[in-house]
Amino acid sequence: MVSVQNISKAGIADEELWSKQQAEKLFDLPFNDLLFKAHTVHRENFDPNEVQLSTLLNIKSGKCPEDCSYCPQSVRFDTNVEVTPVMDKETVLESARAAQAAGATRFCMGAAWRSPKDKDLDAVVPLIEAVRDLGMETCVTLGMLNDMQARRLANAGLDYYNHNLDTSPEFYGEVITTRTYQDRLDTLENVRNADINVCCGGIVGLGEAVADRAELLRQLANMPVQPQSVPINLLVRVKGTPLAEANAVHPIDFVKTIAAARIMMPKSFVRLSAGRTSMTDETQALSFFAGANSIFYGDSLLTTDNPVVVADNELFSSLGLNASLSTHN
Ligand code: SAM
Ligand code: DTB
Ligand code: SF4
Repeated sequence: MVSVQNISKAGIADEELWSKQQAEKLFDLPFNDLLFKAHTVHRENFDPNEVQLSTLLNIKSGKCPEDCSYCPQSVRFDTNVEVTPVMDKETVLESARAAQAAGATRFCMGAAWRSPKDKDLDAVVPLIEAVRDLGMETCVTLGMLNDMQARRLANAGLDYYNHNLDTSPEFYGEVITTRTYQDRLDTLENVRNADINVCCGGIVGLGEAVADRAELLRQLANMPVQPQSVPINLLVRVKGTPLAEANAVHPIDFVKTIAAARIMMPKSFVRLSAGRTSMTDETQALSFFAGANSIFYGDSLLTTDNPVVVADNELFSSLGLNASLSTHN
């Protein structure tokens, strides 16, 4: 691995850059060797029996002008998704309090925007402040941000901003045409510069090759500072979207992606994200063994279903997992 003297804001020296070949080689390892390596890295950096819980809320649904071909909220696809304006503070707080009572430590609010207008942020800032006042970690995902907007969210006390790369730069154009990979990298840079923690990951199951999965992880791992949270979503195939009939991903291939993410980003929280309703308990257990240590927790994601809280609590209990780990002190 090439070692560079890259002193990040977090003060980490000697970050290692991954080459394409090194990233792809992980996916070629025998499964047992890959999992052993990933689990070893996981144990060196985390308590392997702890899982962080984030709850999602769609605070502005539908009618998004972008054409992300996986997304039910794009105005271009006929998906019957509800179209709503930004939710009022009391409704958000009700949902955040319920999430906190159920055990979530982070509350993530999503809005179906290409990029928020400054007046949109006027509506979101009080929501962030209110959730923060409950003592929860805050996260929002609002689309592209400029430098000033990122600073404004930082001043509101935002802990995390979610903005995904989704896939490799090479495959990206097959999935989204209305914004570029570079647009996404620019937003992530603005978020980093505002000292907001970055939550950035992607989707498995878009029709990408294994090399694209390796390259997505390489893009994430080689960032100036590795994202603090890395959501790995399994595509939720929503009727009406262009990817509704995409081929299912073999569970072993999904777990390999989690394992490679853990090895390449040893200190990041790797989130077993969308798509858990189509996974068996065994696939989820293997994902935790491979290094996933965060999930979306709560009965729904943004517009689609997530395993119900009682089912997740049973899963934690059967695996002896302690939930609710907070990522900062
Ligand atoms: N509009 C904002 C944006 O795209 O940045 C924020 C919300 S968007 C729904 C957040 C992320 O959810 C996407 O980047 C994508 O990775 C993920 N996502 C959306 N639809 C999905 C689906 N059907 N299956 C899996 N992940 C999905
Ligand atoms: C992320 O990576 N996955 C979440 C969150 N960040 C915002 C969203 C998943 C959305 C799944 C489809 C839906 O429910 O609309
Ligand atoms: Fe819009 Fe985000 Fe959905 Fe893309 S993923 S269509 S930007 S809501």
